Amino acid sequence: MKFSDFRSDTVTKPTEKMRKAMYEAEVGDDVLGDDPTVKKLEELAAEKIGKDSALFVPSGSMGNAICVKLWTKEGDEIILEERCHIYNIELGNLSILSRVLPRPISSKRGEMSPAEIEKAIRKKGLTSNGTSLICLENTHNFWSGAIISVENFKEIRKIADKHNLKVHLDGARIFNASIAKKIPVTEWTSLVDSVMFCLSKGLSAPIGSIIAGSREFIEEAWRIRKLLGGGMRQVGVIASAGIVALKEMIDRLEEDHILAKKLAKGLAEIKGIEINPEDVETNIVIFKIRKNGLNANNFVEMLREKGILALSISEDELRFCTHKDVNEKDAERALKACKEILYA
Ligand code: TLP
Repeated sequence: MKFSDFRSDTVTKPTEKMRKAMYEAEVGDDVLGDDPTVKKLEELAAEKIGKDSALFVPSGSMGNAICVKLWTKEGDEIILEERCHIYNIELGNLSILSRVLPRPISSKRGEMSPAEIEKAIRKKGLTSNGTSLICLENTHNFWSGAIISVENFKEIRKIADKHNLKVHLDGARIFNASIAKKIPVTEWTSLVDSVMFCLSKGLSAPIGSIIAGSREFIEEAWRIRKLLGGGMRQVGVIASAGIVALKEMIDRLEEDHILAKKLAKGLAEIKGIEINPEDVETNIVIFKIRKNGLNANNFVEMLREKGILALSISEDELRFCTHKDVNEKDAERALKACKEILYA
């Protein structure tokens, strides 16, 4: 059976241009600083994201881990949103690699209140090592790809400065936010100390993420990447696809957003599904199953039998993600499958 794969935008296959670029890539040993294609990607990435310097890393998780490690000392507290990826989906690496104490706080669809953040900050003293970092996520994956506003970033930056804290942005899908809002990514990235974004999601590169920040920060990040086993050799082979991703795949993210909105509107009309289509601003569609005897896991299994792949993200929540390798026909097929299951 041919599947319509809505599990994630990570499932996107490299484009023809990427494959050609990979084949033709000029390479060298990047651990020795000799790979010209990686250098080109890092320069382009730094420029696009508005930071002095950038580093190519194997995955978004490694990128986040490096940044958290660099901004903290063992035992420090870090503030993050309770449904964010760093806290929930990265195998506890905050505790394993950086040995920090996460202090998750609730939010309004991913947007943390600056006042709540300020309340959660702890000073170094007899009972706490103190807070050193705030982590943000934009777009916010598990809030259905919600866009966190520039205004919210500004207020959080003010608090961070007042208390001498660093701010890291998990911007795995920051270009989705920029395309949806029609504003440059730098509106957000200029307000944080470090940023991670993924080439391997909607931008369709096969592998890789970028971390960016000051020159000094990225020099240190290089060392931590090596420490984690992320020093790669003739990696221009994959960096070349990242260059195509940054040059050619950003603007088309809008198509993913349009398709996600269509899916959300279609789902909202199905009895037994709970979703507010207004909440879908980018390419992630999270909805709830509200029918006795059905939960997200068995719904995912039933969808699979009908050729639709989705992800269950909690007991009653499912996720559809749109990307370049699904189209309107796949979306119609997904809606039909949901109806068949719920109306059976
Ligand atoms: N997210 C994946 C899964 O892990 C859920 C997905 O399919 O969405 N930050 C955010 C906001 C992410 O969504 C992800 C991946 C990462 C970090 C980690 O990136 P990778 O998978 O490259 O380590």
